[in-house]
Amino acid sequence: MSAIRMILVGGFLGAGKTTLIARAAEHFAEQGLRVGLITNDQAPNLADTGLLQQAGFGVDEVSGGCFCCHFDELVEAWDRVIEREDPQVIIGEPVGSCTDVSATVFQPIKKDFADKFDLAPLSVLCDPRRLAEALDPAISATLPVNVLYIYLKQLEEADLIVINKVDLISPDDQVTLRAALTQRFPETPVLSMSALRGDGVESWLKELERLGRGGGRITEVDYDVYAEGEAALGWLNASVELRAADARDWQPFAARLMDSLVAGCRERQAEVAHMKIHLTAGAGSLGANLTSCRDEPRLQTRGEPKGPEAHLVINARCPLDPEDLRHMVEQGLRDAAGGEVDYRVTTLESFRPARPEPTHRYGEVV
Ligand SMILES: Nc1nc2c(ncn2[C@@H]2O[C@H](COP(=O)(O)OP(=O)(O)OP(=O)(O)O)[C@@H](O)[C@H]2O)c(=O)[nH]1
Ligand SMILES: [Mg+2]
Repeated sequence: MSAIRMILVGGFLGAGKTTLIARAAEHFAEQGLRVGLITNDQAPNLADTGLLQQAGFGVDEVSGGCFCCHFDELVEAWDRVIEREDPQVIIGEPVGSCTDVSATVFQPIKKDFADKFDLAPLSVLCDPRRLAEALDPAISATLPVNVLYIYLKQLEEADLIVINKVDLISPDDQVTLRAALTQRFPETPVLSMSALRGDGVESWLKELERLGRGGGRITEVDYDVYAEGEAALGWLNASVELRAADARDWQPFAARLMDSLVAGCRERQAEVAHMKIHLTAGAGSLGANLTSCRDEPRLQTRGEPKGPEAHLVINARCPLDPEDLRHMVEQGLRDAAGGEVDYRVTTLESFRPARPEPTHRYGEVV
C-alpha cells in the first residue's frame, strides 16, 4: 500500500484553515483522489465539522483537546477516516490556539508512522491584520500579549508561512508584511493566498511538494506562557435545537444572533478571536463567522436553510471570563429568538483551555 499524503494546516484562530482545507479537498477530489478530513477542538460540537460535512467531505474529529495532547485520539481518528474513506490524502487542522505542533505531532508521525504517511510541510496560515499586530510593536495589539506569544511561536515553527486573505489588503501592505516576515524568519518560505477566492491554492500545493517532508524545525516553547496564553481565551461550544411555528428561512435568525454576539463583545471591549456558528435546516445550511470586533459578521448559505426546525452549533473563542461568555451567548439566543423561536440548549461548555500536556514531545527533528 502506498503512503497516504498527510497535510496538516496550522495557524491562529480564524486564519482560514477550514476554508483552505475545503478548497484543497475540492482540488484533490477534482483530480479523482479520495480525501479524508480531520478537525480538532478543545470540546465537542464543532462548526468546522458541520461545514465540511455539508460540503460533502468525509470528516472525523478529535474534539476533546488538541492533537498534541491527544495524539492517541488523533491516531484513532485517522484510523476511522482510513477505514471509512480509504483516502489517498488526509487533511487536518489542529486547534488554532495550539503551537509546538512540530515537536509534538509531526515528529511522532515521522518516527512511528513513516511508512503510513507522506507528511507534508507544516503550513501556518495568517490573517494579515493579526500578522501585522504580532510583528509590528508600533501597532497596538487587540489580543493579550501571551496570546501573541502563541501566535509568534506558530510562525517560528512553520515550514511554510502563508499570508491568507490577501483579497483584504493592498499590494503595498502585502510587500510590507512579506518584508517583516523575511526579516524575522529569514529561513522560512512565505506564500500569499486568498483561500476564500481560491487564489494561490494550487501554488501552495506545489510548494508543499517542492519543500518535501514536514516538521523540519522545532522551537523552544515556554509552556507556562503558552498555558497562560491559551487560558486567556474563553472558549464556548454549544449545540441548540430551534423550533418555529412556520417553515422559516433561518438566515435572519443567524444574522440577529451574530449581531448580538458582536455587540456583546464590543460592549465588553473584548476582541473576538473567532466566533462561528453553523446551522442546518431542511436540506440547507448556513455558516457565519466573525474574526475581529472591527468587522461585521460574514454569513454563507448552502442550499436553502428553511423549515420549522433547525440545529445550531455555536463556537466562540474570545478573551472573556467563561461565565460572562456564556451570558453573552445566552443573551444572543434570546435576541435572535425574539419570542418567535423556541430554543433548547442541548449542550453548552464554557471554559478556559487547560494547560497543554503533550502526549509526546521531541527535542530534535526526526
Ligand atoms: N476575505 C477573506 N476571508 C477569508 C479567507 N479565508 C478565510 N476567510 C474567512 O475567515 C473566517 C475564518 O475562516 P476559517 O476557515 O473558519 O478559519 P480557521 O482558521 O479554520 O478558524 P478556527 O478553526 O477557528 O481556528 C471565515 O469567515 C472565512 O470565510 C480569505 O482568503 N479571504
Ligand atoms: Mg477551522
